[in-house]
Amino acid sequence: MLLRSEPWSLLCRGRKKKIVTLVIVLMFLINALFYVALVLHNTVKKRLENKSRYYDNNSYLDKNGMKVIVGHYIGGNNGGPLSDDEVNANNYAPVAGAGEGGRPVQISQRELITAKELFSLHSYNIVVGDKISINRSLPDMRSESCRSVEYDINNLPTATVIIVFHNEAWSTLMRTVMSVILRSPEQLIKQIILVDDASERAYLGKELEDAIADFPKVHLLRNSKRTGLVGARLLGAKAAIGDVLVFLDAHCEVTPGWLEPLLERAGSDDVFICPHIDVISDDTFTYTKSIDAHWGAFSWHLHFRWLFPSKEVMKQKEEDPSKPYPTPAMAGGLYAVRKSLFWRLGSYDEGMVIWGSENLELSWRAWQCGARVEITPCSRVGHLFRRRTPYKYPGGVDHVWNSNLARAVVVWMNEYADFIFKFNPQVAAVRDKQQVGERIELRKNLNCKSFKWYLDNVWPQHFFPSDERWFGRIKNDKGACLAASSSTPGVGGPASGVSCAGDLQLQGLVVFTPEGNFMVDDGMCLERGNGRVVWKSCNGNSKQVWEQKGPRIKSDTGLCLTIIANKSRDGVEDPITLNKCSLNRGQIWHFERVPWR
Ligand code: UD2
Ligand code: MN
Repeated sequence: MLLRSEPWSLLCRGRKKKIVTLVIVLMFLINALFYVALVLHNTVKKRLENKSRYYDNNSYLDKNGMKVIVGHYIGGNNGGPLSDDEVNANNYAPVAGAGEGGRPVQISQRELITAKELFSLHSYNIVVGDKISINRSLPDMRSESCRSVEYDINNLPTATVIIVFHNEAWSTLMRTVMSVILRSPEQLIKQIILVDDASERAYLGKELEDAIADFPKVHLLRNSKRTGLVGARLLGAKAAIGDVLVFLDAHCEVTPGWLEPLLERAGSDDVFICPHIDVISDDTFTYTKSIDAHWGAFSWHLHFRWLFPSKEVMKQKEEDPSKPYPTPAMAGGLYAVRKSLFWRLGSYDEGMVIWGSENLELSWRAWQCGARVEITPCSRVGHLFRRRTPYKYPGGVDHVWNSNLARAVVVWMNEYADFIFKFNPQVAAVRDKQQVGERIELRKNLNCKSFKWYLDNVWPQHFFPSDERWFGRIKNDKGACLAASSSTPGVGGPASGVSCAGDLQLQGLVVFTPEGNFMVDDGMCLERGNGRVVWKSCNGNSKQVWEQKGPRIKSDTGLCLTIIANKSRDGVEDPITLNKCSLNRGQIWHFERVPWR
């Protein structure tokens, strides 16, 4: 038996070996395939992410998916070659279930073509918007801790909600109104005032009047002449009888519990309180939560930016995620304020026309004149962010933008006005045309503090130059300079040598603080990474601390900042790394000071 079975078992063993080998080879192959797939997936994903991150120079999604509000629009084409019928039609035709719960809406290929044709009308996908009920449901977006806060509704101040619009789509505007009606305690709403800023679309005439006729608290005022959002908001504010003014853009949707936290905080009479703004997609109308860790600020060119809040705010958010927290600036469209405070503090600068900068003016004025600007994480409101402005700008978008900005700068920025005008000649060019006597008078009468006080106290983490901070060009001995590498603001990435900039080119200049931080625009700091040196959001970490030792720059590890010239002899586009300090010319840096004002 044994003899007989021996060849058998031998054979079996031979086969077993083969099978085992085969299995091992197969497993190896599968693993290799899996690895290749993973790498491919990651590369494609990264590419797609990078692609979708940039819309234009002024708006992008940051690495956390936070949509950064456009600070400076490029003009739209105002409807382009569309017929009068197309421009004036209201095609609202809700499809059962579409967009309910804030979910995305998909459309057919044919509809997609129409949507693209009509896109320029509103700078969002109106075909999708028209399919979603104006009463669509939205989930409760609040955190656990916010949901457990109890409000004494009988003792909250009442609200007048003010929604200004110019040529908004009927369905989007009505969805804004209905979301307020559906999700606010009745007794807290005194009025909902719609202010039509001289819209030209037929459907915003009688069709709109009919739509609101059944709601006694909804009023429609019409601006006789287009003033822009400031004039329109003022018209609404003058007609308000509620204790608190609550402003919303005309393409918002509020979610359950949105109003109570705003009213409770606004009751205190010293604060402009903003909701946490979520994102409604301009393409699918999906409602997406935006990240918790954000506050509002602005870039060197005074474009509004969402940035990471200070460490103190982050700590406070951790301790009590439901507590309102301060923000250096508000986005502008969504906030509540006690009516008395609104008027006492000078409402708005009426000289600001159409669109832009009134949010910075208001934020600076509030802080500098003894009030506060805050965000309450417990009030969640969706806003449809657009990449382009769809309106006409009398005199051109740049002229309007520069003029409004010049007004805010002249009145509120003190010596920082010189910084802005020095590096923004287009804004400087319209400076003298602004009549701002009344606003300067207001500032005096309110006994407001300086802009430097504001930066030092409200936003000490700011990245602007100052008299205590070194500012200028940092040039390597080989030729290239140390400066932000990407032209898209706020994204960061590996540091490389860049072509040195002239004295008036802000993007090539660097702030070096007494604390040892190299800062560039949008709050990016030079950081020691793993091997490579990178630009990353400033965070006060020791990895972002540098020491100037003679002509060398040392990191906290004692290694020297080095540019490795390999692509070009001067090091432009070549990586900046950390190496052992030596006689290498790539470690010699020349600090060329540039006056910041
Ligand atoms: C942001 C603000 C916006 C405003 C703006 C700076 C948010 C979410 N949005 O840009 O409220 O502070 O920064 O100015 O914070 N409108 C008029 N007349 C006009 C132009 C606009 O009534 O001539 C209305 C418009 O219909 C909308 C509101 O003003 O309801 C704001 O305009 P936007 O939505 O184009 O501004 P946005 O959100 O890009
Ligand atoms: Mn808006």
